[in-house]
Amino acid sequence: MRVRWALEEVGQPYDVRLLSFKAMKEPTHLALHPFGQIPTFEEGDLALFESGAIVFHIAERHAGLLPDDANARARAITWMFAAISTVEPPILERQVAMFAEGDRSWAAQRLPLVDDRIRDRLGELSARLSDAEWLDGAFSAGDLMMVHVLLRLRASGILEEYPNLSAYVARGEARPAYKRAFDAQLAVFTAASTG
Ligand SMILES: N[C@@H](CCC(=O)N[C@@H](CS)C(=O)NCC(=O)O)C(=O)O
Repeated sequence: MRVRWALEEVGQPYDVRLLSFKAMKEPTHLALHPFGQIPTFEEGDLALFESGAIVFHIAERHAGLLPDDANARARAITWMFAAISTVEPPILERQVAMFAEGDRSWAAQRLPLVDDRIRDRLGELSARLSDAEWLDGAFSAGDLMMVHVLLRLRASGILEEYPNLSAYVARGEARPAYKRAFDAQLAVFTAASTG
């Protein structure tokens, strides 16, 4: 979704290649992604992995996701890193705690600790965002990454504890480019479940 959304924001056409979980771990895909994951991105003879690096590449090469002013650009890039290296880790930890470790005897004790670590980050982010529309001026790749990271909390109920962050995420989802990306992604799952 991050890569689709970025491509939709900058108006670049793209083709999607779907992979099975099995194919992700096979040599052809491991040549593109050393950790056997998705997404990967190919453009001419360039192959990239890591959603943050791919979104950054798209944002650098096409107008619309990074400001022209050098300092504002550096700050937008900083928010990209903040999203994936500071805000996302405890959110990912929650998913591991629930889905990979949910059957362990200590799972019920661990989850509240992880949730509190998420709340620490969201409280700080909420204070910084305050009543602004986006993190630093106009919408940027930093917002794209942050909104998508926060969307991982959709089912948790935690995001709703921070009304300005909920509204921020809703603003991201309301962007026409997000909607196009989401509809295209949804169509993949709809086709898979009805096909
Ligand atoms: N840090 C990576 C994370 C990639 C990732 O976790 N991908 C998931 C799908 S969203 C995946 O491929 N999971 C299968 C696996 O790890 O085996 C990125 O942002 O691209």
